[in-house]
Amino acid sequence: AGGMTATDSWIRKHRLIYTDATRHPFVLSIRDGTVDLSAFRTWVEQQCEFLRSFTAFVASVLVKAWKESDDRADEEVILGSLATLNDEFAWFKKEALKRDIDLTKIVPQNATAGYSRFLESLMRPEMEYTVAITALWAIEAVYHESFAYCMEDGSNTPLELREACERWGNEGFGNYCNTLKKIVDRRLEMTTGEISKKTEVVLLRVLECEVEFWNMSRDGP
Ligand code: HMH
Repeated sequence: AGGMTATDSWIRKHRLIYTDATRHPFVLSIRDGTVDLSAFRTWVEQQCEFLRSFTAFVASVLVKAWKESDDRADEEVILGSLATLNDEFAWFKKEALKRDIDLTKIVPQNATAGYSRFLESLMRPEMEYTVAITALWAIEAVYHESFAYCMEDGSNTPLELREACERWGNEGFGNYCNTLKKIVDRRLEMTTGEISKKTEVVLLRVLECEVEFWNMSRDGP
C-alpha cells in the first residue's frame, strides 16, 4: 500500500491486540469516570515498580543507539526519554505520598514482574538495537494512545486522574512517539527479514504485557 510503513502495517495486521492494549476496559473506565480508585491506586503502585526496570531498559537502548545506530540524532531522542522518566519518577513519588503508598514496601505483582523479565531480556547486549527501539516505541505509544483517548471531547475523566492523562496523552508526548516510530521504520528499512520477524514478535509481546498490566490494575491484588 502506498505510504504504509512497516509499523503501520504491523498495527493494521495486529489490530485486535493493539486495540486491546489501547482501549482496555480499565482505560475506558478512566475515560467514562467509573474507574475504581483502589484500582487506580494499584496502578500507581505497580507503575513505581515498573518504572525502575523500564528506566534500566531505556538506558540500555541508549547504549545500543550509541553503538549501532546509523544516525546520532537517535541518542538525543532516547536521552529525552530518560529526562521524561526522571520527571515521571518525581510525579509518581508525589502521587504515592498522596495515597499513603510506601514505595519501599511495594511488592511487584505477576504482570509487573513478567514485564520486567521481558524488558531484562531486551537489555542483553546481543539484542539488536532495531528490536529494542521498537519495544520502546510500542511501550510509549500504547500509553499515549490510551491516555489521549481519556482527554478527548466527551470524556468524563475524574479530576484526580487528569494529570495522569495529560502526562502521556499530551501532544508533545504524541510527537515524541512519532519520532520513535520514524526511527523504527528507518531501521526496519535497512534490516534483514530475520530481524524484522524477531522485531514483530517483540512488538506483540509488548502489547501482551501492556494488556496484562491493565488487567492487573483493573482487577487489583
Ligand atoms: C506499563 N507502559 C507501562 N508504563 C508506562 N509508564 C508506559 C508504558 C509509558 O511510559
